Amino acid sequence: MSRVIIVSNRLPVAIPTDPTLPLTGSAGGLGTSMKGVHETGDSLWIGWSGLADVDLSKDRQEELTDLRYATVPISAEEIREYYDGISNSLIWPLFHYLIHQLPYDGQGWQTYRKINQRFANTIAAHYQSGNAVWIHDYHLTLVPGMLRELIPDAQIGFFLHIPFPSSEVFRAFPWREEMLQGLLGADLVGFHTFDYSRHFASSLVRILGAEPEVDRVVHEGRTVHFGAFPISIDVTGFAKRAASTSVQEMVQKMRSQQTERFLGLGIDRLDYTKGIPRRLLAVERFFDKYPDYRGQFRFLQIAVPTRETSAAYADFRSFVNELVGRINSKHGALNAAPVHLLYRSVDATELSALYLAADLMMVTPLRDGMNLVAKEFVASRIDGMGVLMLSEFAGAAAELGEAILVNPYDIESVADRIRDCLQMDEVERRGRMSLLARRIKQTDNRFWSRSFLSRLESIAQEPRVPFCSPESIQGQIAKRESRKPMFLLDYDGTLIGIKDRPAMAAPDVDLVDLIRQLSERHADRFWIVSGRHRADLGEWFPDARVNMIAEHGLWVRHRGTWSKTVEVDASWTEKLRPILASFAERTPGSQIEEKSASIAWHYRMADPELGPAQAKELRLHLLESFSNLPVQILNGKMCVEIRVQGVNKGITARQIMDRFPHDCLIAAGDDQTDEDLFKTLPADAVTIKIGNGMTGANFRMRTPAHLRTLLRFFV
Ligand code: GDG
Repeated sequence: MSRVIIVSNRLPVAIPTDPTLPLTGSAGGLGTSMKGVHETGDSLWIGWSGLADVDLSKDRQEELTDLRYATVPISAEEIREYYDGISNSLIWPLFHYLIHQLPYDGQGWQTYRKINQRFANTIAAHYQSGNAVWIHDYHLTLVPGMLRELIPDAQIGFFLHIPFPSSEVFRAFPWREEMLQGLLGADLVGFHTFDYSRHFASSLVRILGAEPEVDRVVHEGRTVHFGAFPISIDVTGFAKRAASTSVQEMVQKMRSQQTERFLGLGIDRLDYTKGIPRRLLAVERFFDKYPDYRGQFRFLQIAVPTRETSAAYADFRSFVNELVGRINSKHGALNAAPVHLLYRSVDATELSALYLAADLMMVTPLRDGMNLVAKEFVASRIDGMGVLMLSEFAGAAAELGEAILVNPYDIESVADRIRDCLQMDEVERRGRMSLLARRIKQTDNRFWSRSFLSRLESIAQEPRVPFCSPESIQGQIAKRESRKPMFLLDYDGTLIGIKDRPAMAAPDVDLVDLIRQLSERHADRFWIVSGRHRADLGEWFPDARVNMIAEHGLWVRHRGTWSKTVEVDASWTEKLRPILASFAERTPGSQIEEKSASIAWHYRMADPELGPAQAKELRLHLLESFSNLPVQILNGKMCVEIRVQGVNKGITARQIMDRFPHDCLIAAGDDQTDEDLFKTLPADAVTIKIGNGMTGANFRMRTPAHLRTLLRFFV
């Protein structure tokens, strides 16, 4: 595997301000999951040191370099805007669906952009050809795009550790287009679940007007892949630690000191997304409803300090404290408190011992990208016991179906589920736990990082056709010193932009003039090659000197005279018309177009998600019910076209090429039907794809305007 540059907001170590104190490991899901990649492979980890406005001592720098860490300096003021502001006060709550929590001012985007650029520059400074760059999380969403600008052929992966929200929520983000464009700088964008990946695709459709497939989208001439890569933990490591003497002894001690029959446990950063208040309210409700459990059940919440400088988090902490006080005064006894809140972190041994000592693990976030605590609990239960209660809104729920899944907003039901869990018989408990354990063993953190990186590597092997400027293509053609170039140019989307309705694509004055000049100059070597009805083309270009191939090759107009290239039976259109009409009726904004030997359903004006979904349905229906007809189904741009078999642009273009002498072929097109043409042409032809999409062409241009600039070199 090639060298990996890992990039995250923070380095996975805590660096004390006092240069004489040693470095310590810092806890956190991202750090532990990527540690394996960094420790076992050839890698460099780039991130902020965690110290603002501090110049690291020379010794410290060297120590970090030896550990293959490189730092990105960030000042205290920048941290306030980039980290506390945009990342944690805006993106974090929004992506966790807490839209009401967004600040009114939302300042700091300039700084977010600036720091992202600084990360991109630092990566570029360390980058060596062939490296894979793996950028992590919501602090750095613009880095892929910025790095792509600096190193166009870099291999870039991005992984989002938090949920990607529904496009209805994401669209509230003020810099939504910029963030999506930034992410699309990557070759591979990874999410924890298929749902997040689907939401991302929806945002691409609704916000950028892109046309993604289920796991990829073509952007700026590159295919950007995306999909689910559920993060995991070091399953064996947790199991081993659980079996260790120190942990086992600690569990014994905990149990012997416990006066209640059952222990419930919660372990989270004290973050408002983790659902701690509602969890406590459910515990309170449980005691209200089932008072026999007073003195029988104790709930321990470890609340790990987090983002302590933020006011939102300080207020939240007091709220949780008050809640605990209220429950304890209501349900406590002289010598016992039913809820125990510890506002601190625990060490690794304590963590494992707690996982093992708990009868019930409550993981009930309001939203959570994945939630590693749930997986760690399962991996630690080498005794096969314990019950996991898991929120439906945690990414982990997509994998851990044998947990007791709950809706954390439904406090009444969570209270009831607590009782069910405590009453669950041993057979069921063991059964559920063994299925959970088996599942997480198959996909541990090594599996996660390996599958992401190998996917990234395989994408890097795919051929790419990047955008070219008109000048650079002209330069390539000039080298051939051609005296007789032949032009085969598609019309819609190639010479003119795609319009909402087919009838609106009449040529502008400039285009008519350009085509006239090219036809005059190159005569029999200049051809428009279109799928359009011949009547449209004839009306738009009445000048008899303009040669054209219409209706995908069925008709040819040479020096003003139309002729049919082949006789076809088009009676089958009668059968298909009612089907297409029913789709048009059910899909507002869509419409039917008929030509001599084809019929098409256009959905450009339909809802951007309904249109493609209906198109899929239509194709399936046609394939299933009309496979005996002599037709071909084409996937056009926002259109499904059914055309007679044996006619295509390539076949007719071949006849034209054979008839008229030329010494260089220049063909351009924008959709699937033009690929038929490109395929027929000899390898040395200059084939140009306009816009995004997979192509067999050897060049790509951004827009019809660029193609026109190129054509002007030939008038
Ligand atoms: C983000 C996403 C996603 C916690 N307290 C202690 C401690 N921890 C460790 C846990 C676990 C990690 O921290 C927390 O990971 P989570 O996944 O639960 O949550 P976030 O920090 O919010 O992480 C999340 C994750 O990224 C990975 O992609 O799953 O959805 O929000 O490993 O064990 N460790 C120790 N003492 C503690 O007191 N030693």
